[in-house]
Amino acid sequence: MTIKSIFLAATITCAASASHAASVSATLTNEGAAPGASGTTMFRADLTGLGLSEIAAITVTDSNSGVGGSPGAYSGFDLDAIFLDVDGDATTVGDQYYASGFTFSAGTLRAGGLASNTTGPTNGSASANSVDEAFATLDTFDAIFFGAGSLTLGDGGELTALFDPEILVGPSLYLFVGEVGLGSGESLAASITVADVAPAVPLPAPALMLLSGLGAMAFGKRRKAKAKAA
Ligand SMILES: [Ca+2]
Ligand SMILES: [Ca+2]
Ligand SMILES: [Ca+2]
Repeated sequence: MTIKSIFLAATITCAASASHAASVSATLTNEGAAPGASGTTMFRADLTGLGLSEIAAITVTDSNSGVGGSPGAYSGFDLDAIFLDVDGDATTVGDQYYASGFTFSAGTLRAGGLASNTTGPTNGSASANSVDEAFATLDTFDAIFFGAGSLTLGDGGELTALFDPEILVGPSLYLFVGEVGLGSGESLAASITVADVAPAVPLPAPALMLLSGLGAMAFGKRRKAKAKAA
C-alpha cells in the first residue's frame, strides 16, 4: 500500500495567555479503504505530541481546486466521517468520540452534475449553513456513492466538528477522516485544522445591533451620572 501524506495544520491557542497563538503540524496518512465502506478512503492522524492538551474543534476546508471528483452537488471534498479514536484502530468503536455539533459553510458548485439528495445545495447539507446529520452520518464510515452517508463541502466549503466538552489528549489519540472515493484527488488537497479552542460563532446582525444599542444606553447612563455628580 502506498502511504500518501498530507499536511495537517493545527492551531493552538493557549488559555493561559489569551493573546498567544501558535501553530503545529502533523501528518495525515492514507490508511486505504475504510472498514464498512469500501468506497471510502480513510485517513488517520496522531494527535499526540502536537502541544495540544485538548481538542475542541476540527475544521476541514476544501482546497477550492475546482477540479477532481464530480460536479454539481458533489463538487469538492465528500466527507464520509470525522471522529476521534483513542487506540487508533477504527474497527474498535468503544473508544471513539463523535462531534457534539457542527458549523458548516457550503462552497460553490460546479455546473452540471447531479442534484443534492438533501434540502441543502450540496449532498448531505440541510442548508448552505447546516448539515443534515441524519443523512450524512459523520460518525460512521458508511457512505454510498451519490447517495446517503456523507456531506459534500462544495468548492471552498468548510465544516467544523465541535467537541463540547473538549476531548483530553491523553497518551494516545487519533483523528479519523474519510473521503468518499478512492483517490479522486480532492482529499489530499483539503486542509484540516485542529484547535483546542472552539472558533467564535459570529453574531447575527440583529444581535450586534442589540449589543451596540445596549452599549449606547450604558454610555447615556454614565453621562447622566457624571452630569449629576458635576
Ligand atoms: Ca466530490
Ligand atoms: Ca478504536
Ligand atoms: Ca457517514
